[in-house]
Amino acid sequence: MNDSLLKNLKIIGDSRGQLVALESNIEIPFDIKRVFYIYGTKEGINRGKHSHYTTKQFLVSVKGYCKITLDNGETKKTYDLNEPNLGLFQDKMIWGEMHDFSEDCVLMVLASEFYDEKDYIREYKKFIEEVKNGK
Ligand code: T46
Repeated sequence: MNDSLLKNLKIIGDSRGQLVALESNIEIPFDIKRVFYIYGTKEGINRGKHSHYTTKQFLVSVKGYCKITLDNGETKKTYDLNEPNLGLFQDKMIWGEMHDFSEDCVLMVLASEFYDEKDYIREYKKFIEEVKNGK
């Protein structure tokens, strides 16, 4: 897992405050088809714990903070999403787990595909098998 997955997003600031803009194929390395966000995550709860066959994701903690561990089946790396101008790219076939949420965390996710449960791999053993199969 490499450090370039974590991106510093440009802050457009003036005397009124800050603004961050995200556009398909500019800051975000795919066409954005879906946006969702999770919030109110209870203390000690981990979310995600799955991979996708085709969906790519770009995650921004727009409020509060959390940690995200990405795993390509061989190596794992944990990233701190602790600023609203930090974004993490999660490619397809990368196992992702979101954890250590602050109480106020709002984690926004931009996705390359519409929601489809069939695109999910929710069992780690199956994920490792699919990586070995070259999926
Ligand atoms: C991710 C983390 C951060 C939908 O109906 N539409 C959607 O777009 C999504 C993402 C989910 N759902 C339904 C499917 C489940 O019945 O919402 C329910 C909870 O989904 P899930 O258990 O996948 O939630 P998390 O928080 O574990 O994971 C989600 C995303 O699935 C995942 O890709 O990165 O948020």
